[in-house]
Amino acid sequence: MIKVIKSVLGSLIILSCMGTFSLLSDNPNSSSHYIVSMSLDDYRSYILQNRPLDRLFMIDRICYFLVQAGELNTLNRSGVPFDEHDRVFGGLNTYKSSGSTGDYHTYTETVEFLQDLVERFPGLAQLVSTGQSLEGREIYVLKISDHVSVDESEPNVFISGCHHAREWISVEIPLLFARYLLENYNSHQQLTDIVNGGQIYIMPVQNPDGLEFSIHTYRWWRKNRRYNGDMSWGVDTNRNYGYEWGYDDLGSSPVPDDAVYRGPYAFSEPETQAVRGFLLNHPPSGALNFHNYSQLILYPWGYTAIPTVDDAEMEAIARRMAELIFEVNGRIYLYGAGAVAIYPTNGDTDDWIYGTFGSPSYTVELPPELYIEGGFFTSQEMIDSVFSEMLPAMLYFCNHIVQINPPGIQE
Ligand code: 0X9
Ligand code: ZN
Repeated sequence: MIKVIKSVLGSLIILSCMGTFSLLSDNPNSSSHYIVSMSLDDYRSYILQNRPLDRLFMIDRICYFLVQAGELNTLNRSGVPFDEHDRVFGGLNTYKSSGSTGDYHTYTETVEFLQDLVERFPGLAQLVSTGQSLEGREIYVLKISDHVSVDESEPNVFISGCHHAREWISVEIPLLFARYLLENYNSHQQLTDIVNGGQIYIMPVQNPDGLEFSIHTYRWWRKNRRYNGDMSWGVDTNRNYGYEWGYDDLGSSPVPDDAVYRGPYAFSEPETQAVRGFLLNHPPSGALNFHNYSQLILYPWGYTAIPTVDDAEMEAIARRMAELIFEVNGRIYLYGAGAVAIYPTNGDTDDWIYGTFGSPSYTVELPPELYIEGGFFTSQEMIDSVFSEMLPAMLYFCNHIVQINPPGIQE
């Protein structure tokens, strides 16, 4: 429920910002797109004679659209009244001078970051494509392990970011963790144990098309960029996995225009297919899936409030992670089973991983805690501290998973 309120609030803030918003309008990458709005009735009359437009959202019977230059001309010629808004909107002050996203990595910068790690640590890091997004971007996993080119009989840990486009901080934590592991391998026993004893698979961007869309066009975007064929866009990739997919309409939506649209069938999206294909070949013994915001550590089930048979074990791991995070700077993360601690979800990553492999899988909702602290738009000044707070918990998690699943058990 908390997040539903968040979404509504977010949309209201967008509207109230609209009149004065100009900070971001000169982003060069958005120059061929425009945001326009018109009443639902005017839109209905517009589409009697014209092709439908890409609808972003609707509030109080006012629809907001993303249009290309040609469509803007058509709109002007149609005589239908509409308002034009700044091209990149819905964002707060997340763009800074050093590149289009400041300290946040775009998709291309993420790939360069990963490639650089492979170049620097060829014996320990390998880049693998798990498939392509709808718009053809590779969905990469960075493997970190000793004997990295060999698929060893060691426990696999899966770490993902950016199922949701606007959650940029969720890209950074997996990236920084990868770099930390590689740069400090051999300097701490805990790291050596993880890298020698396990295989760590890091997918910083599960939804690259959504990320790019959030960067260049509409900062609030959440889903992937599927055209649903009914004037709406996007499937929520965190509702499209195949365990109890579509269990009810509370934990996901059958309505394509909704933020939590689950898609027409389980694994309908190439982005979730990529994760499925990869993990079926590299069964995870544990997983961390990063999101924001709220400061929560969530575990299955999401689809039902009935506890899993492993509830006590998964709770104990979450508690330890929360303690380790707290010890760094006193930041509080709450924890619990997803359906109870946040709200019901079906078709999400944790349920599919736990339901398929029986392995503990967590959604970590990164800071901030509250909407008024930035909500989905975690300030870039927080990246380093969010990471240093999370690091001991991530190391503990990897170490724990590697230790409780000694080599030989899984493959
Ligand atoms: O709704 C989601 O997908 C996640 N929250 S977010 O604001 N990042 O979109 C929460 C997923 C929670 N997972 C479970 N309840 N299992
Ligand atoms: Zn999310």
